[in-house]
Amino acid sequence: MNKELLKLYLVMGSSNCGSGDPLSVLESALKGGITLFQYREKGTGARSGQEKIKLGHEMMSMCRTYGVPFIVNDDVELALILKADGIHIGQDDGSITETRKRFAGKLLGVSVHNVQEANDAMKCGADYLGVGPMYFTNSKSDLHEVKGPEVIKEIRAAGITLPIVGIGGIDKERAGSVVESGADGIAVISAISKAPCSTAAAREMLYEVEKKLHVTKK
Ligand code: TZP
Ligand code: ICP
Ligand code: MG
Repeated sequence: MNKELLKLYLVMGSSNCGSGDPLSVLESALKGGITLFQYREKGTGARSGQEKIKLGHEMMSMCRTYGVPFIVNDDVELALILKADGIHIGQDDGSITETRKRFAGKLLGVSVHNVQEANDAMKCGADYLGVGPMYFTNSKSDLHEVKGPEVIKEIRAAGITLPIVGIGGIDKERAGSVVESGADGIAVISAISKAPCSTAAAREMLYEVEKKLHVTKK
C-alpha cells in the first residue's frame, strides 16, 4: 500500500461523537485533511443491523467525495456488504490468512502489540500494522498494556518495514514522538472526533506528522 495514506488515520463510530452527528464530524475531519478513515461502530449506543449498514454507506460516500479510502473495523460481513476499501482486524478477530484471502486486492490492517504479532501479521499478508496503545486512553474498553512508542522502535529494529500507524491516546503534542519512533503516521479517535473543531484538529495533527516525516526523511 501507499504509506502516505497512513499519515493521519481517523478511527470513529457514532459513540465517539458525543451529541455531534457522526457524518458532520467526519466531513469536518475530511476537510482538515485526514488521509484514511476507519468505521468502528462499538460501545454504548452503537448501531447494529440495518442502522449500522446505513451509517456505513453514508460515511463511505462521504469519504469517496473527498478521495479518502474507507476501512471497516472488525466486521468482515459489513465490509463485504459495503464493498469497503479494506478491513482492520485485531488479534481476536479470526485468522489473518483467511481474512487476507477474503479481501484480496483490498487493504488489510492488523492490530499488533509486539514484535511477534507484527512478524505474524506481516507473514500473513497484512498491508499495514496498527501498533498500540501508545498512551493510555479511555476510547477502548479492553485496552492492552501501554508500551509507548518504544514498541514501534522494537518492531523496526526487528527488520519489519511494513507501513505502521501508532494508536492510543495520541494528540497533537504526542504525534511527533510516535512518528519519530518509526511510524508512518498516527491513528486517532478522540483527538479529532471530540475536538471543538475537527477540521482544525486534523489540520494541526497532519502538520505535526508531516513535519516529523520530513525531518526523518521517510
Ligand atoms: N486501539 C488501541 S487504542 C484505541 C484503539 C481502537 C483507541 C484510540 O482512541 P484515542 O481516543 O485516539 O486514544
Ligand atoms: N490500529 C488501528 C489502525 N485501528 C484499530 N482499530 C486498532 C489499532 C485497534
Ligand atoms: Mg477487534
